[in-house]
Amino acid sequence: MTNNTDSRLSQAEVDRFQADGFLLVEDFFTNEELDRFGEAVDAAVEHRTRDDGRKFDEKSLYEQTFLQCMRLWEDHDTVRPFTFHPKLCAAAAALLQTDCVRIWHDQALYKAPGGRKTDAHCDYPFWPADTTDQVSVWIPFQDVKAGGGMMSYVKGSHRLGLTDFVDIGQLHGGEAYDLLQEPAVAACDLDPVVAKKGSAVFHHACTIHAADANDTNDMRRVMTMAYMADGCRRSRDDAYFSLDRDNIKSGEKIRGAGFPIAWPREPGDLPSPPKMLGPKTGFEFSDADQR
Ligand SMILES: O=C(O)CCC(=O)C(=O)O
Repeated sequence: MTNNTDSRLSQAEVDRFQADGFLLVEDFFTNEELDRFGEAVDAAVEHRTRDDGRKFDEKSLYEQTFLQCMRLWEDHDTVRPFTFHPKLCAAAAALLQTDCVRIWHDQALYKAPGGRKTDAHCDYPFWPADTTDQVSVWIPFQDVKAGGGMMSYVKGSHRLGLTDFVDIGQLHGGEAYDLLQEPAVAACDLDPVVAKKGSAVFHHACTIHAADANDTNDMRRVMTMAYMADGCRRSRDDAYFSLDRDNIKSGEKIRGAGFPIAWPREPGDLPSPPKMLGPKTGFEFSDADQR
């Protein structure tokens, strides 16, 4: 079992994550690290969107929620050490109580000034995996507080057994179903989390979470990574770029160039990226251009 020393998480923090389904760890990163990684992710987002000259109000409702750039570790070698940061990957292993984790994906989620709220949802229904052994980490490059795209988490909701898909991308049009109105969800506390620069906020794949609109004049710059316990299998065959790229069929173990082991790894050893790159922006199952 992963030693908590590697993750620098205390047993009390691991216990709190298991009870609440999320965990705020302040000062997880140093300012120097955050500035360096923030610059790398800014440059990667800029690079991915360099051909998109649209103004904010010309974008879809989904794109007005956040600009989503997935798998940045694959085409930006300055981002790769962030996605595979040993302390982060060890923390994922400690929280999932496993010895070995793989990267599921990383993604920048940049919420522009005027960006709409992120509707309440949990991640698991988006991901065709046969177990819920996945954890995400949400890392802001600046302080994020109320009114600035701040996250809230429904305490204990990972234990409710709710895996309803919420169309936060408005892929099917119209307003998303309001998961917070579900009686079992409404009975739990919705905890807003003010996240200072340097914080890492972890959440379980079944924890319901949402973000408020960005009413500030500044871009809310956030990077997230999702890690999964080694051994998860694909659960369904509907199109999913990264699984299809590695030719992983339903029932097969998720592995391959797109899902390298994130923990444990030798210090300084980073995985080689897959050769084929996916859409520059958008969801895994979007039919946006591939490169
Ligand atoms: O940052 C946001 O607005 C949403 C983040 C989210 O849904 C996630 O990290 O899973």
